[in-house]
Amino acid sequence: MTLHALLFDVDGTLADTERDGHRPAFNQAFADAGLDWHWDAALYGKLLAVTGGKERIKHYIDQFRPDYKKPANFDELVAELHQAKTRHFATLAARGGIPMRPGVKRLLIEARTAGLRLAIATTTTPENVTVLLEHSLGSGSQDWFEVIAAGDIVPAKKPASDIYHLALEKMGLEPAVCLAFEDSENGLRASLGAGLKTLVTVNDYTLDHDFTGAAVVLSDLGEPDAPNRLLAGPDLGQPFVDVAYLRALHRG
Ligand code: XBP
Ligand code: MG
Repeated sequence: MTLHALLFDVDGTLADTERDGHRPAFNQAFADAGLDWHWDAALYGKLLAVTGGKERIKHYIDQFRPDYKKPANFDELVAELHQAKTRHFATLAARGGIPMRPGVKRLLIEARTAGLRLAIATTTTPENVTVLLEHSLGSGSQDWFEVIAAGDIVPAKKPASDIYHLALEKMGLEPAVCLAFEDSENGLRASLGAGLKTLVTVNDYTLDHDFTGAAVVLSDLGEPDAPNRLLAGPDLGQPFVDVAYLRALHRG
């Protein structure tokens, strides 16, 4: 079975967006609205158990703010807060303050040259993907991806596999000819549920997650002059991920 396509998660996988991107954007939106809600880095790590920004706000209120009396229009308020949060995230990302993780840009360029098809399957809001790619990967780079499946276009977010099913359907591809890239347990459950072999690169928030079923778990994609660390899975004898590595992993 030949490898035809790569499907990428965004948050935590392409870039470390959560702690210094999404989190301050949520906090800014809460402060603008005069709310005393503040998510420090440790609390945010706990809140990441729930994917989706609107879902995360509701989870915070349910689990951490028993003192808060929800107004009748609570869903509307959450939607407005989330829109404000999305604007703050865009401002942050447009400053170029959220760089791609090691090896990401190199691998994407190499994969395109090798004729591999590229797609994105993420829980985050589509505008976040566009602004991040434009400012951190390069102008026009969203066109590198033939499908950008994102946000509320599916009924259930990760760990449900809906977003991967949708991306595969749009590409007209079977999962067996693809590889997925994820950074979290929720993301891995989603990709495995869609039948995708999955390469995991961890980050500070996901180091301790259960990655059972991953094809390999790495510290990051690495660079020829900045080797990565193998955390679980086969040692393919190369401390950075390139297309040859991906083909070997896919065959294995
Ligand atoms: C990403 C998410 C998103 C972001 C925030 O998960 O859970 O909710 O944290 O984005 P994954 P929004 O990497 O598994 O796709 O606020 O736009 O939802
Ligand atoms: Mg992720």
